Amino acid sequence: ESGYDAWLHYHRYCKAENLPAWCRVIVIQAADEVLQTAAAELQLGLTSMFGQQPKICTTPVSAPFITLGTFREHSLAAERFSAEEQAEVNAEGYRIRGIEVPEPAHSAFHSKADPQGSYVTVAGQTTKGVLYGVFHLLRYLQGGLDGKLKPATEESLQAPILDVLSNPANPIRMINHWDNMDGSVERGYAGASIFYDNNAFIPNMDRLRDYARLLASVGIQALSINNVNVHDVETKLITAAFLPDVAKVAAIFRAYGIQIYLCINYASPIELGGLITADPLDPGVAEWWQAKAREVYTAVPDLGGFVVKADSENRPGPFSYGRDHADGANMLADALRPYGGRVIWRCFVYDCKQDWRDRKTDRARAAFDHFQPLDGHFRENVILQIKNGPMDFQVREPVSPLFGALEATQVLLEFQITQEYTGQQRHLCYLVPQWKEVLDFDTYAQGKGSTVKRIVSGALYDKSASGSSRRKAGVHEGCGGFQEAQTPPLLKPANYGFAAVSNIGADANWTGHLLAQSNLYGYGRLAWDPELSADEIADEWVRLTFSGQETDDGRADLINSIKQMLLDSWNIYESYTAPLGVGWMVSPGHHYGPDVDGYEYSMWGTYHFADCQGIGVDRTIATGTGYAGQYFPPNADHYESIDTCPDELLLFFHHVPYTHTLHSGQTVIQHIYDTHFEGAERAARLKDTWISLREQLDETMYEQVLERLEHQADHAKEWRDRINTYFYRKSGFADQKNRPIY
Ligand code: BDP
Repeated sequence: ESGYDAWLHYHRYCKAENLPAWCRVIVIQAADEVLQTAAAELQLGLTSMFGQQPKICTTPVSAPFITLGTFREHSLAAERFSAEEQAEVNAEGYRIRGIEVPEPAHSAFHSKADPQGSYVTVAGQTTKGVLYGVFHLLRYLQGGLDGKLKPATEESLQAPILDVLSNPANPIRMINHWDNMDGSVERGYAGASIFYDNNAFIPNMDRLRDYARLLASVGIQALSINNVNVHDVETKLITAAFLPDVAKVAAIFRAYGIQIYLCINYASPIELGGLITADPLDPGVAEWWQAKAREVYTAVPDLGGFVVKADSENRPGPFSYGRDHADGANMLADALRPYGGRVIWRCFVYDCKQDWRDRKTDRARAAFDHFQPLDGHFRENVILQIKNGPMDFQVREPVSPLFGALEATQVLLEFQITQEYTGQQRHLCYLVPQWKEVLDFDTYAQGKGSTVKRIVSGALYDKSASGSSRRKAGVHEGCGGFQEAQTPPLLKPANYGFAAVSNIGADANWTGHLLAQSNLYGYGRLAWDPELSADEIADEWVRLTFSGQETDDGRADLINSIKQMLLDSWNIYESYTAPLGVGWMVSPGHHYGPDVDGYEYSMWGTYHFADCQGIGVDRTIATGTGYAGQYFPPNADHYESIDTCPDELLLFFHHVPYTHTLHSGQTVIQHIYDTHFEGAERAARLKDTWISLREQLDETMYEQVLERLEHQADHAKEWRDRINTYFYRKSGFADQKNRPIY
């Protein structure tokens, strides 16, 4: 087992003769492409699990069977659910209803002779919804899951008592690829690009289809296919040289309900069009983009739109012309609007040449300072994409204060699935617990209950999406406004949600570290339902990925042990790397491994301002950069005061002496020593746990993970020693426990 099938690894667990009767025939409405995909996926899954291929038919058959279709176009789907039940399903949601009265043969469907309860129905407003419903059903069968993670029994298989309603909380659920056309992947840790090689698209696109399956199975429906840093050759993706290939890629993903996006070079009018400017207010520039949009949409009529990184890390943008980012984004939005295209504009804008002598140049302030004043200035097809923290995907950062500060602007939350600063897929770091903290963070933007998950789903501010109740502060609305829409679901605007940087590549197991697949899975599941817990997601992922490997006796042990490894891993990684929210401390350039004083974009070392007296960045309003003041109260006050600032973020907000006592009762310096020693020990125990599971695991899977965990255990020691030594030499304080610090 290489791990290539990931969580869609269907193991055969039922003899063909025990194949439940309802699994033998799949009845579908006259199918569009996505519904055909849904039927084919169901057929594949059932065949693999039960060893017998079900028939797919569009003509009447006798019950029992399983049927797929939309309420509007499929009478069997419509009859099974009342008008109210149908209205509860949003544009991409689904309902599944199992067999209620398992009765034998009845005559043709459409004759209404089949009692409604005698077949299994997967239905939605759209065929995309049906596709997601099919993957839900497959998860249920494959993992023995019934939504509460109980093993399926023989009885429950014969007559599955399923009654599921599921709606995605977030209208946009996107993955960003940072793939370059030379085949490399920026911040990629799982091999080469699966899209490109040698400045061209890879001719054999089979793997893209397999990737589309994985993504759709967890509800991803948007994908940008090239790096946000768009250089020479990628600039040409929007030209005749590559548009036919882009169209081919779009077709592959379209069959799985996924819309593709392109990252563009803001200077394209100059680089491709021969213009002397890319000024967004220059009419010639606007016309150039309009003509370009026409050309692009002629080739790919359902392209999602453009993703833009501008005025950041040496990329061109509107600042060069004295314009702001609303000018830049709106000009592009006007060009894309006739085709229904969106502009996804990144807020990762800061001056990487700043030197911090001026408090206003604190990098953490930059996104808020640039974009908050522009709130309400953007066109309705512009979405601002905001990184989860104010800096850059560190192991620990506060939540970006821009969440909640944009009332009249649509936003996407950006996570980084690829582990740039969290062990680069050589260390185990299950990121779902970190993401959960971000999503549950209360911004207090509209009073208590203004959590990030409600902001990015559109529940808090999306004016067009709702009745007034959803904007009432302090009201908990479950999975967000999109789910709770009262207006007809198909008319809903869809400009809120999640984006995240991909962690996959051409490695056989997709993610380099097999266990890092859990982050891709977890991201998709959370984007669908941010109420799922990190534990539930880990449990699902382990059951699906390792299904069939466990012995009956060992099953619970295997599941619980791997799950616990995942759940502990973020905390372990944090404990032996940069302490107390200070971040960075990684090697410049590639960002792997400890480096105490270097970072390519900081002339002040890795932003920690350590000297012989103390450490940390003063970001208070009173004496520091003022960053703490970008939050709404009471968060601003909590961070401002050293007494209420949480320990894990202390050094992000305050510069303190090494002897400062934390809420934990420990001094800063002793905390650093303790966590680094413990962290390295805990990393070694991850490896021991894995070794204890050897008997139950497929050998290839076992070996690939073991190799990573061995490296992690060694590398954690290096981290421990470098960090401890640095602080010992800086501070002069000995470890109270007299452990060796070199
Ligand atoms: C940083 C990466 C850099 C990316 C940048 C971005 O180090 O490679 O280009 O983010 O998000 O994390 O644009």
